Amino acid sequence: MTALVRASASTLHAPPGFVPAGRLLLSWALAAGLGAGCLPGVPELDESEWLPGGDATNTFTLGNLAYSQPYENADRDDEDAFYSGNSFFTSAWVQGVSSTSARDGLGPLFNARSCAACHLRDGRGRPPVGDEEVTGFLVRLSTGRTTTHGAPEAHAVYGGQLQNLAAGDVPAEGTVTIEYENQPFAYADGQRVVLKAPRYELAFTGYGDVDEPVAMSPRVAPAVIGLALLEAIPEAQLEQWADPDDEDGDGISGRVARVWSAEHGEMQVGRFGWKAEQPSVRDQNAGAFAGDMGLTSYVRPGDDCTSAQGPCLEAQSEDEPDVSDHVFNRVATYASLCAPPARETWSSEEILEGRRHFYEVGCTGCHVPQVTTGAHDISAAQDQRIWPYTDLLLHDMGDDLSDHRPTFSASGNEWRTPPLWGLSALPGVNGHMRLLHDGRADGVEEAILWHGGEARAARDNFAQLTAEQRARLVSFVESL
Ligand code: HEC
Ligand code: HEC
Ligand SMILES: [Ca+2]
Ligand SMILES: [Ca+2]
Ligand SMILES: [Ca+2]
Repeated sequence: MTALVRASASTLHAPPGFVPAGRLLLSWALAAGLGAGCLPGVPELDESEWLPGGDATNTFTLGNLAYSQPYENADRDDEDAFYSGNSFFTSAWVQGVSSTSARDGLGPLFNARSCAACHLRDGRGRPPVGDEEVTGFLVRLSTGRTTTHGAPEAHAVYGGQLQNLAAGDVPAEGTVTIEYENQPFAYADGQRVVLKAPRYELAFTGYGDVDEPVAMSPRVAPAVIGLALLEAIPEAQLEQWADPDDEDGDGISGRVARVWSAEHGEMQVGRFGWKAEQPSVRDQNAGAFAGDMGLTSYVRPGDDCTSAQGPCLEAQSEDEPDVSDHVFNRVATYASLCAPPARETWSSEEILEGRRHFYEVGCTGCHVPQVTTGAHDISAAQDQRIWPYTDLLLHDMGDDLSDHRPTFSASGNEWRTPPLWGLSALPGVNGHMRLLHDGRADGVEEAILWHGGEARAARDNFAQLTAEQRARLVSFVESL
């Protein structure tokens, strides 16, 4: 943490009218061993900022494979598992059950035939445009109430997720269509931006109409980079960042997510998914195999059919899990070990100016720039100084982003701060810059303007900047 101690300026370089970025400053101050009365400003550029994943960072391969390299410091065994897991993550699984194929058991209900269909090149999905096939995007469902342990209560007929594909004669569940409504936004300087507010329409076609309102939560597939590093952020660190009652009065009240681990049969700290609803890569993967692809595993031994879906129940996989423990472990290593890519542009004057605005307007109150990882089974993830730009906590982001679908300890309005590392490579990997949980934002500026709730002050501060300052801040985020 020496770099933080080096941070020197004791005043905040911000125009009058700014809401102070209190929590960030306080945490820098505490880290630097300073009292709250003596706040340092924006920390000096650290020479490791171009390596978001510390020694694990991928410094060799940029372009469209920027997310697809193993941690550079991975040991031989983990690297072998990575390459063998890669084939099970990338290749299509097939229907039916045969003793000769390690890749069958797809369905009865599913959304995609491979993990990579949604996480294309280990990257991010986006909402469908027009009537193109839906990939990289799915809709979670529930009654809107919660059940045991706070899990969303599955819909009696359609379950916890809308599967738009099905195997053989089994009917698929239905489809989602999206329409956008223009929502103009005006900056302090008069410049205008038109945001697109999505309206989702679900057509339940497979198992009868639905009368009661269904709670739905549309989600894009996030990139799967740096996940073991995020797992290795000590729980005590998350607790330290959390401020559930906003005792420091900065308007930000991050909370640690508490969720059910299907693998361990207990409540654990949530870290993954847009609402931090899964505690580990393994639990997340088990849910993806079962819900997204209809593949059973020892963690999720049942296919994703409800008791009202006769044809699905009849076509279920029997006996052996579709995914063997061996394959499960390989895919777990794969999804844990995709490295965050190095930053190409990180110390130019423009980027540094944008960086300064990022700190000053209060983005770092949730997108915490830097942390040191602790223990992990994957040794390459241990003791790394990383720059993920997240606190992994739940924040109320206001009504506009709400999915009105409580999930464990997260309310409808609450979302996990997503890491911002790797965004520089997103256009090269996936050919788009669709951001936020449902991909509604086209680019960083729109993503910021959707921020409400606890992030309202930061957004308003951003909106007070000049057009050039805003552009610099956006370029900084695009350089991560
Ligand atoms: C139908 C599209 C789809 C498929 C197929 C899919 N995923 Fe995902 N994945 C998602 C979505 C959407 C999320 C976000 C989930 C949420 O917010 O609850 C996600 C999240 C994840 C995450 C957590 C990432 C993070 O940063 O929080 C991991 C790990 C993951 N998926 C792994 C897999 C694996 C492994 C497979 C194949 C077994 C797979 N996914 C298949 C759509 C998909
Ligand atoms: C109160 C916490 C908080 C603050 C402050 C905050 N953010 Fe966020 N940010 C979030 C959360 C939570 C999300 C996810 C919201 C969603 O997906 O609906 C998010 C999403 C984003 C995304 C999209 C990331 C992705 O993977 O799609 C970007 C970019 C972003 N924030 C940048 C910023 C910038 C720049 C600032 C400062 C102007 C800022 N944020 C301030 C919590 C915060
Ligand atoms: Ca199956
Ligand atoms: Ca379903
Ligand atoms: Ca606070």
